[in-house]
Amino acid sequence: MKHSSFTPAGGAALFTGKYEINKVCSLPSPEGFEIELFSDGSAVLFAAAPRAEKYALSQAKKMTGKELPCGKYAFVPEFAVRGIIEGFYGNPWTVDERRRLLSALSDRGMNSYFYGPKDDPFHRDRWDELYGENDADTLKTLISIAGENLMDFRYMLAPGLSIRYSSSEDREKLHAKYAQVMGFGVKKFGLLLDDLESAQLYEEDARVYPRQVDAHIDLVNDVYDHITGLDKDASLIVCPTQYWGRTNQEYLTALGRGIRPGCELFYTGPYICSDELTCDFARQFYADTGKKLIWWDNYPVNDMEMVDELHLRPVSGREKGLGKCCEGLVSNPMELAESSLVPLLTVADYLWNSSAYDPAESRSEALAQVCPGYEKEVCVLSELCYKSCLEREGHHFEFARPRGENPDFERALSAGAYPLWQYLSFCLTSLEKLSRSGLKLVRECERWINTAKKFCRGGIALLERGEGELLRAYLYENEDIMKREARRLLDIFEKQSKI
Ligand code: LOG
Repeated sequence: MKHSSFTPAGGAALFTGKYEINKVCSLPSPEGFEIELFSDGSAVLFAAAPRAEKYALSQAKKMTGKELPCGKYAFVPEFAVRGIIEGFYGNPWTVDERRRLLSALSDRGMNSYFYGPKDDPFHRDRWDELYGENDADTLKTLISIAGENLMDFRYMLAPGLSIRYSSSEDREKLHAKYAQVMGFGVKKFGLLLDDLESAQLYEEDARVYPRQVDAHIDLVNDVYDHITGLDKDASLIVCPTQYWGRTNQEYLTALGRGIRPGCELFYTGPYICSDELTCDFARQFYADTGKKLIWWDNYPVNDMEMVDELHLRPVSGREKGLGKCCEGLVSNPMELAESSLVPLLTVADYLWNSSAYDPAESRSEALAQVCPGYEKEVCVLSELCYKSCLEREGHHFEFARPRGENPDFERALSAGAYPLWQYLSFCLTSLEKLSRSGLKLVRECERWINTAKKFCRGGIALLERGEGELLRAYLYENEDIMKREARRLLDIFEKQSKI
């Protein structure tokens, strides 16, 4: 977490980690906190609410042992809703994985966990079935894990594959499901209408509703009235069927205007997986829909057509100051839970204070936390598999090398002459070290590590045989995830006239 302001008291001190807590805090944000560092190396943490106190403790731990200017540091979160949505296709995370991620992300300032794994049958395919005892217990465990981490748990339901909008029986089943989960202590809900197999309404629905959006408005309002009738503090967020692209299209504007004022909307931005999220876009969204926006950010997710991509890079392309133009942002992660933690920790940093967010620095901290001792090696893997939606314009996250971590490498790069052989060997050694690490992240990424190794070995073998033309073909035709990196290498190589 980065501070938003600092009032100096003069001098500097090494923070010993000794502190007192003061529950009076003058900041307007209840999740904000202050840390005042004194010349004797002790501090006072000002935090009025439980979340603020949790964040303050986590930040104090990070500052312990560091030499810092004395004075009062104020930490204020920028986005109101900061979190993740488990909303990908593929194996849902295990309870242990969720425990680890929620704990790490809440320590880093996130406050929300949205539950909506596409392949959890109770969420989507069998939306109309109530939880049996065992599944209910699992869900309750998850709800309490979120609670222990002071994170809001938001339960999403996706009935759109089979619901008959005009059927009172289906409505009752839907009501019963929300009521059951409400009985587990949940107040924040979602209704997801993305990825329906068809925009067509059943015949009996078409007789009642002129357009699909009319059916959706009716359903949303019915669910909203139902849950707020059970608990006036209940809330509802809706994922529209049109969840990306221009915001002035008929379906979206009609939905936004037609649903109850208290409902919020999800949107993924200009694309399903957007390279850029901007304030201008958010403002247009408000103008067109009149509803509060929570970005559904499809990074680092790698499902569907992206299954061969590995998204370990820090988040980028989200505008600084975006939190002031929207309600929140939730990141949709990869099925690979441990690996997702690397980019997700950078998302947490961005959401806390987007203006002070530095992707490279944030990634270094994330790597130190997730794979201590292997930061450079995971960086190599991450850069070899750099392809993602964030690279649409190819300029969001510039450096493609583990900066400052290998002085030889740095010197060679800045001299403009880094032998390809040496580069490939460096990558291969790093990947081999990773394979011996026993890290969970490495087990999850084995498929990509093997591909990357093959890529390096192939290149080295051709170079050693002096097969320039073959090498050219190899670099161009190798596995897709390595392709652009390969071309870049070829450019360097050609500049050195080695081909
Ligand atoms: C799904 C999402 C999936 C993602 C990436 C939304 C709102 N829904 O295109 O579950 O993980 O794309 O493939 C989606 O994004 N639809």
